[in-house]
This record gives sequence, structure tokens and C-alpha cells, in this order.
Amino acid sequence: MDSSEKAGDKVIEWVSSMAEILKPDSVHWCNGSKSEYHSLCSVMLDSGTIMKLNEEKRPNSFLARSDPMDVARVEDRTFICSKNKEDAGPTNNWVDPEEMAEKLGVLFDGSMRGRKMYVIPFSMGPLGSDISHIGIQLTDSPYVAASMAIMTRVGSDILLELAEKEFVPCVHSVGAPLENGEQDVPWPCNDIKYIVHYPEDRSIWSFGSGYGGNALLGKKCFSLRIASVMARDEGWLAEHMLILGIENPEGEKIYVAAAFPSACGKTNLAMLVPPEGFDGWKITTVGDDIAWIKPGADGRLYAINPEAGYFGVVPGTSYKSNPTAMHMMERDTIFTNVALTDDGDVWWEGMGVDPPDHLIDWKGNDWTPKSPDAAAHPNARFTCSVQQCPSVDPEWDSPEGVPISAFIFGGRLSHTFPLVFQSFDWKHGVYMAATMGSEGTAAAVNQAAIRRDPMAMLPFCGYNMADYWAHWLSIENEVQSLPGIYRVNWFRRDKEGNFIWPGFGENMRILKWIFDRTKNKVKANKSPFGYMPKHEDINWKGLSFGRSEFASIMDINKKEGLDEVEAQKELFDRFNTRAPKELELQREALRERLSGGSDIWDSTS
Ligand code: TSX
Ligand code: MN
Repeated sequence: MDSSEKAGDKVIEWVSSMAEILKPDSVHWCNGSKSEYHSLCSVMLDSGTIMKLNEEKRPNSFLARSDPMDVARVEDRTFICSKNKEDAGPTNNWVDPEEMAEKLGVLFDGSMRGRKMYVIPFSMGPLGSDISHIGIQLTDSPYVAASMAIMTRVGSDILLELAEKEFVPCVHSVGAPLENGEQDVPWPCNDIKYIVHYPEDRSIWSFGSGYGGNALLGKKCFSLRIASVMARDEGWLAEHMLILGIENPEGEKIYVAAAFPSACGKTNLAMLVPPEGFDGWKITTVGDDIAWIKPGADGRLYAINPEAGYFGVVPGTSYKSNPTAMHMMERDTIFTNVALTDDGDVWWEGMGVDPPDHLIDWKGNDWTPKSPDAAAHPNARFTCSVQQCPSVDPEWDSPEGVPISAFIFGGRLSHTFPLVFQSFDWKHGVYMAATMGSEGTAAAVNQAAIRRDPMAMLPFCGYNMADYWAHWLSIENEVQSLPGIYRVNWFRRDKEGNFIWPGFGENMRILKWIFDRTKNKVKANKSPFGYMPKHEDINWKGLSFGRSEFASIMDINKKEGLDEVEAQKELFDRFNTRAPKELELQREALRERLSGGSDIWDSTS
């Protein structure tokens, strides 16, 4: 018996033992083929889970409407079941693993009755990459099986990798067994929901939801929560980051990875179209959500996008805000919870197209412009392959990954924080990332509290966030050529509450400064927050943005800065003594720089 057959036995054993518990009517092993995708779609068309869109307007595209009670990730139902509560930390929900296993045992017993169980062998990352990992998801949802085929690399060839790699077992059930001949509904789910992670076993159990991150277990559950634990143990990073390439007209190219909390336009940045004044510059997309980053043999950090597709928020996406994404979803796309037009196309708020006189809204009801509610759900999504992204990077599928030259951390902050600044060093950068956060989208113009979202990982770190910070600090010793660390804020407002910075494609000007810093082409001013560009360090060709406007978005107010330093203490205090001392030292150093009468504002480096 060769090793791949042995690996096969391991999987078959696990699948049959799970089938005994889940009790599906039948089992289908997915091979990830086109014809399999089409038969999954026809199963869903028959059950009313999806409908086909107008073939002329949206070739090979579908609309799914979820149950109105199953429209987003359920953070309060998401659990990290480590043996010790302290290992999950104060920012995660924790339940004792044995107690949880008993609960799940009851819920999953017979949960697939009357349904087909799909067995999905999938790879997160390119096959044959030593940054990639594999999983096997069991699910009773054809919508999940079809989505996984887009979002991950699915196929039987993945089973061959099991000779060298362990797989992460991912068990998913919508939790709606059909008792003898019971009629199905278009979107089966359960009021009771559990999204459970066992970091020590590296396994995932998801019950009751068929939507997004709750159900496509390769995404947040595996690639962030479980992978962050693997990364801690193995000396790499599993991050909630986009990866993009920046190439100048001379063909010099760097890659950067960037983390933002939700509602900061991460997908828009990943697919940025350079504005006027940037002839010959190119932005290319490796990924829009997750980065797995590992030290390479040459002492640099290399990143892959573990995913193979996009599951992006639709509302607000227009030919203005993100033309690349709009082109991407012109065909071969599954839409979920957008509105349907009378001619079989889709519509959503913020599409940049006036609402038609009549629509069917995301709940399946008639809708007119007079209707009080939104026609598309605010968390409506598109699902499509990375390969149909017009800005896809040529290296997106490279097993070696792409070398990372800079990390960017951003937030949605109406005051205090400048448009861009660079950390003095690695430790300072980790502190900048750990203390980042955002104001709510609906936040008032002024003085809205910052909701801390360290590294944009708050809902996604599979272990104690304080240990995660320590892990980030430890990377300094594992890498010879450390990426620069930057903070950005596209969302600063003036006294009238208007955004000062035009954002979107104009962010290219800031990416170019980061490119120039990386390539040592520009000096920077020292400020209490970090290194900052002067007005003349930015390319303003094609945009009128004068010195005073620039000053108003780069200004550091001493009192606001000191208030921020005090507010950050609350974050560190949540972790008691577990937070690395270095971060508190950084906080005190910033207080010192802000209150000191030093000449730090003027020196250059
Ligand atoms: O995605 C955004 N980005 C990043 C783009 C690469 N958004 C949308 C956020 C919600 C998801 C932005 N909104 C950005 C931004 O840089 N900036 C803003 C704020 C803004 C909003 C509207 C305008 C300007 C700035 N409108 C006009 O100037 C006309
Ligand atoms: Mn995300």
C-alpha cells in the first residue's frame, strides 16, 4: 500500500464515522469539476435556493435569497473551545471543550437526515505550496458545496497531499433534517447556531447557518481562527489582510499586505485603479481578505492568498467606487440577498444606477422606490473566482507566494489620526497595529468612541489576543528583511463633518509614497506618531490638494493624541498581565513624545 492510499484510508474512516453520526440519506464526494458545479446549480434551481439571472445580462450567474434570519456571521454564537479559558482570551467566547462536545453531539446526531452529505476536499492556497494547508468539509448544503468550489481549490487530487499533510476536519450542517418525505424550504437553517473551533484539535464544527463565514468553513474559521493557532505554533502569520502589487512605469514592483476593520473598503483598495497622473503605474490583486505569510529562505516574508475566490459585500459597489469588481461580477457570479430586476438582472443600493420602478427585494417581496426598506440586504454578497478579476496578479497562484515589503493598517477615524504615517521600527509598528480601530459607520461626526480591532483580527484570532501580539513581536527575530509598517486613515473629517481626503483611486498617491519609502527614494519627517510625508513628497499630478488641506489631514493635535494614549490603556488592561510589556512601553513612549517639547516634529529620516 502506498502512502496516498493510506492517506485515503484516514479520510474514508473519518467520513464514514461522521456519516454514522450525521445520518445523511446519501454521500457525494466532490471533485471540483465544472460539470459538478453545474449539477449543484441544477439541484439548487429545483429546490428554489437559487434562480438563474438573465443569460444575456449576467451570463452563468445566479441569485440566492437566504432566510431573513440567516444573513451574517454570528459572533455571539462563535466559540473558541481551548482547554483553558485563558488561552481563548477575553475577546473570544469560550466554552469548555467537553461541555461543548456534548452539546454538539446532540445537535449533530441525525442533523443531515433526509439530505445529501457533500464531502469537499479543499486546499487553502496553491497545491504544492509549503504555505498551503488542506481541509475536508462535510456539508448538507449544496449552496455551500458550490460556493466552496469557487472560494477554495476543490478536488480529489488534494487527497494525494494527505501523505505529507494533516487535514483540518470541518463539519457543517444547516441543522434542518427532513423527516420522512417532509417538504424542503429554499434556505434551510436552524434558529440555534453554533460556530465552534477546537484550536488544540484543529477542528471546526458549524451548526444552524448556511451563510458566508458561518458556513464556508475555509474562510474565517479555517484561514483565520484555526490558522492563527497553527501560525503561532509554527512561526508564521495568518492575517485578515488583502495583498496587492504596486508596479511603477519602470517595471519595479513591490507587494504590500493591508488590514482594515469592516466598512473601510478593503476590497476597493485591493482592486484600486490608479488615477490621473499615474500613467504606467499598475495595481494588481493577489487577494482581498486573507493572507498567510511565512518567512522564506532568503530572510523575507512571503504571502499567499489561501482563497481562490471573492465573497465580497455588494451594496456600495459601483463603477465609480470599484470598477474592477463591477467587471468581475458581470458573469459567472452567485449573488446572495441583492434585489432582482424585472428583466432578470440584479440591483443594489449604491450601485450608481437609479432604482427601477419595480424590483423584487432580497426577501422576495415587491419593492418600489417608495418602499421604506432597502431592496438589497446591507450584507448582500457576490461570490466569484479570483481568476475573473481584471486586476488579478500574475503571481496569485504562485506556490512560493509573493514577497511582502510593507504592512498597512487602517481604520475609519474622523479625527486625531493622520492620512498616513510609518512606524519607527517593528515594535512600534506592532503597537500601532494592536491599537488600531474604527468608529462605527453610523458614528456621529465627532468624538465617536474608537472600537478597537487589533490588526482587524478581533473576531478572527483563534487564541488569546495578548499572545497574538507577542507572536507578532517575535517575528522581528525570525526575519532578516522586515517589512515597513504603516497606518492609514482615509476617513478624517473637517469641522463641518465632510471627508477631507477624496479616497478611492486617489489612495494611489499614498501607496506610491509607501513604494518610495520601501525603495529608499524619499525621506520622511519625524512626528510623535511616526514618519510622515511632507506635501512635496506626494505626487499631486491630476489632483488639486494644497498645502493647507494636506496640513489639515496630517496635523497631530497634542490633546487629542494624549486622549488617545489614555484610551488605549483600556484595551491593554483587558488582558491584565498577559499583554506584552513592550506594548505598554510603546504607549508610554508615545505619551512622552506627545508631551515633550522636543524638536521631533522637524527632524527628517
Ligand atoms: O472604499 C473606500 N475607500 C478605499 C478605496 C480604495 N471607501 C468606501 C468605504 C465604505 C466601504 C471610502 N469612502 C474611501 C476610500 O478611500 N473614502 C471614503 C470617504 C469618501 C466618501 C465619498 C467621497 C469621498 C470620500 N465622495 C466624493 O468625494 C464625491
Ligand atoms: Mn474579512
